[in-house]
Amino acid sequence: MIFSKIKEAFSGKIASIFKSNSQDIDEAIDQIEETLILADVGITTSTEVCDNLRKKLKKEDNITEEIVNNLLKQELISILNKQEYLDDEDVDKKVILVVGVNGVGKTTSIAKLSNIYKNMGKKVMLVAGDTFRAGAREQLQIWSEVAGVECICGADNADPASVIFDGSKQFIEKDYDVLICDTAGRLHNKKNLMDEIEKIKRTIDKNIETCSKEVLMVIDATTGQNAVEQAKAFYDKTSVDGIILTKLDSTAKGGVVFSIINELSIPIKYIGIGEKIEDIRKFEPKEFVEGII
Ligand SMILES: Nc1nc2c(ncn2[C@@H]2O[C@H](COP(=O)(O)OP(=O)(O)OP(=O)(O)O)[C@@H](O)[C@H]2O)c(=O)[nH]1
Ligand SMILES: [Mg+2]
Repeated sequence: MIFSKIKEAFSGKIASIFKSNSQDIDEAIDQIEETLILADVGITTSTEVCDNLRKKLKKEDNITEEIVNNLLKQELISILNKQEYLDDEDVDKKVILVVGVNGVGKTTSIAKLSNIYKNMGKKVMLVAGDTFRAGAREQLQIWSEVAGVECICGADNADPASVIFDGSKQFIEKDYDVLICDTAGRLHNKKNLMDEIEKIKRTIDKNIETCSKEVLMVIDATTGQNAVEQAKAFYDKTSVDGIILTKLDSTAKGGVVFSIINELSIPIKYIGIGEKIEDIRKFEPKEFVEGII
């Protein structure tokens, strides 16, 4: 079961809350709200979910645990369905810029994406835009060999925008289908680094005109509510199109998904569920909620 860890944090508790409070439904809902907040769903979203839950339960005569569970699931699914989830891998040409803070799983996710596109029969090129961290280029190169795709690297400490510029040129000249750009991890509150990512985005926009472009932000699901701040900051600089939420196989509670979608209106595109190249899935709202409650 993919979400077994998240399920532990969420569902057992809801059942026990309901049992111990079966006389007082308001108190049970208050405790459900608390559980949602503890699972990183965030205060605004947890309150919204529980207000709706309370209204719906008022209409029920005989409230059972099953009814509460089903209504809670419906509320959570409807939050996730506020976003549209597009099946847009099968475009002719595409450039993907991958951004995020340090160590969240950007490079690993790029390997996973390159594998998805390669398996669709696309000609994939990776660009090692992380010229900052020692070993970053080699890490991407190794993954490119695992996936069997091309990898373009720049010189040590080269300006990342210039490496990505070179990658963009080769992508066009050699008629590749998919270009995926790695970038160095950066803290969302470091202005110079955030300006740099804006410049990288501009370089791509200026040099590649006629194809679909996407900024994917990688978020480590173990980060909790701080992930919302990160996403806001990256969105301001690069207008993030979608999120890859990694490490959902670990101790992540995963609730931050709801805040990101509800409060920032950014869709989650993929989830990372392990360290291997095939450990990536499309984000499916219903499956996600069924998996945790
Ligand atoms: N369990 C688990 N580990 C993951 C997942 N995705 C990435 N990792 C691990 O997280 C660690 C960091 O991954 P990287 O891909 O190097 O992260 P990064 O964002 O590129 O890191 P920097 O370039 O240093 O900012 C590695 O040990 C990965 O194996 C995932 O979905 N699940
Ligand atoms: Mg990296």
